[in-house]
Amino acid sequence: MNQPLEVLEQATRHRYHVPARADLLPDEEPVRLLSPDGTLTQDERYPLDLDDHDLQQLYRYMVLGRRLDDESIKLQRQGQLAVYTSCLGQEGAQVGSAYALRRDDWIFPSYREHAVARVRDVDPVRLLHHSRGTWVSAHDPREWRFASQAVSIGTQIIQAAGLATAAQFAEDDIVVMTYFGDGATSEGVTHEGMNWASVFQAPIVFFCQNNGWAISVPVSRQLAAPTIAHRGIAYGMPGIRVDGNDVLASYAVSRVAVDRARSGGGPTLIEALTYRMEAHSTADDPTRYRGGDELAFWSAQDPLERYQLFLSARGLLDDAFVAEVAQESADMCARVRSEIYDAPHGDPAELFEHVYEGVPAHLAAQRAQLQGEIAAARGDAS
Ligand SMILES: Cc1ncc(C[n+]2csc(CCOP(=O)(O)OP(=O)(O)O)c2C)c(N)n1
Repeated sequence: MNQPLEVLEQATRHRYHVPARADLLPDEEPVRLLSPDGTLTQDERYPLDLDDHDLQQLYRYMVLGRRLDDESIKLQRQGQLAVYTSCLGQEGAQVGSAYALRRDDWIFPSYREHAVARVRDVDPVRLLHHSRGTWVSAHDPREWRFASQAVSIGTQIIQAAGLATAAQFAEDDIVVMTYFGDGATSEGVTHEGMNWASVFQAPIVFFCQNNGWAISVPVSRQLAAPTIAHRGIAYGMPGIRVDGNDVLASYAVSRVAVDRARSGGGPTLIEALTYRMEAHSTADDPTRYRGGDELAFWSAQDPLERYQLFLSARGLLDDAFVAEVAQESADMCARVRSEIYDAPHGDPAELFEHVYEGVPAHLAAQRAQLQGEIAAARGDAS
C-alpha cells in the first residue's frame, strides 16, 4: 500500500471506527459449546453468564415453540389457518439468540420466528391470525417490540436498519435484532440494510438462519462466497458462524454481538447453521427436492434433544419441571384452539380496498364478480 492511501485509510478508520481487516475474516468452523451428546465445552471468546433459572428458561421456550408449531400445523390441516411456516429444528438458533436481548430491544422477524416469539411472549393467538389470512397481523408490534412478520423476503432487514439508526439518533440504548434465511441474503434489500447499518455503525445484529434451503433452492445456489458470514467483510462488520442447533452457542455468540452493538461497536452478521425439519410451509412438499439421508443427518442434531441431555446431566430436568412445562404448553395450545377455531374472517371484499383512493373500474368489476360468487356459494342467489 502506498503511503498517502495508508494515511487516508487510517484517518477513515479513526473517524468511522472501521474494524481492522484481519478482525473481519470469519472462522469457517462454527462456534459450538454443546456437543451432540450434551457435553459442554467453554469458549473464552463467548463466555456463558447463565444461571440455572436461565438454563431452564431456554428449555421452556424451546418446548413452547415446538409444541405451538405442532399445534399450528394441525390447525392448518383442519382448515383453520391458510398456511403455516414451521420452525421445527430451528428452536436452538431462535431461542438462544432472542434470549440475549433485553425486553426493550426490538425484533424484526421473517415468517418463521415462532420460537423467537415465545421468548418475547408475543400472544400466539394474535400471531396466528396472520396465518389465518385475516388482517395482516393482529399483534401490536409496539407492545411487544416484535415487528410484523415479514413475508416479502428481506423487507424486515432495511426496516430494522432504519429503526436501529433512529434509536442511535435518539440516543436510546436499545439494540435491534433482525432474523432472515439464507435465501434472503440474495435480496437487494439485505445488501442495502447491511451496508447502511455498518456505515452508520447502527446498533443492530443481523441473525441469518442458514437452514440449507430457500424453499427448493439449496444454499449453494445463493452465494459464491465461502460462507454467508464472509459477506460481512464487504460491509466492514464481523461475521460469526455458529452451530444453530446448539442453543447455548447461539445465546453466547448473540450476547457478544448484542453487547457490541449496544456499546457503539456497530453491527454483526451471525450465520447460524441449522435445518428446517419440516416442509418450507404447509403448501410445500420437500420430498420433491431433498434426500432422505439429509433429514436423518439433521434429526441426529436435534437442538432440543441435545439440550435435554445437557440439562439432565446438570440435574436441571426433573420430572416435575418437565411436567410443568408440558402443562404450560398444553394450556397455551388449548387457548390457541379455542380462540382461533372458527374466529370470524374479514370481508373478502376488503381485498380491493386500501391501495387506491378510489377503486378502479377493472377492480370494481372483479369485486362484483367475487361478491356474486360468494353469494352464490352461500345460496343467497337462489
Ligand atoms: C421478495 C420475495 N420474493 C420471493 C418470495 C417467495 N418466497 C417465499 S419464501 C422464499 C424462500 C426464502 O428462503 P430463506 O430466506 O432461506 O428463508 P426460509 O424460508 O428458509 O426460512 C421465497 C423465495 C417472497 N416471499 N418475497
